[in-house]
Amino acid sequence: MSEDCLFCQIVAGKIPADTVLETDRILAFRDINPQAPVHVLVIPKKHIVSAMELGDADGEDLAACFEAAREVARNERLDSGGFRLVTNHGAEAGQSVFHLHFHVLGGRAMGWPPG
Ligand code: DGP
Repeated sequence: MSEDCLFCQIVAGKIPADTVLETDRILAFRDINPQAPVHVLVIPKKHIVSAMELGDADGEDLAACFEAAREVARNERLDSGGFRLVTNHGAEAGQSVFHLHFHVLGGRAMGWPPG
C-alpha cells in the first residue's frame, strides 16, 4: 500500500468505488470518467506503478488481472462482440494514476489507432 496512491485508497476502502469484482489479488471497478458504455478498471491490490515496474514476483497478480478482465468482459456481455484491454504507461500515453490498471472498454465500436 502506498499512502498517497488513489487506487491504494480505493483498495483500502477509504475512497468509494463502484466495484464489479473483487478477489484476494485484484479489484475491478467502474471508471469515474467512462469513455465507453462499459469502462471498468482492473487493478492489482498490490501497489505496482505501471507495466514498466512489473517484476518476476508479480506474475500471479498479473495473471489475476487478466483473469478478472475476462470475467468482467463475460459479465458485461462483451466477450462475443469484442472489447479493448489497455494499460497506459507514462506521460505520452496519458497515464494519470500511477498504480497499474487495465482499462476494459466496450459496448461500442473501438477506433484504431487510438487517439
Ligand atoms: P490512466 O489515464 O490510464 O492513468 O487512467 C486512470 C483512470 O482512472 C481514468 O480513466 C479515470 C480513472 N479515475 C481517476 N480517479 C478515479 C476515482 O477516484 N475513481 C474511479 N472509479 N476512477 C478514477
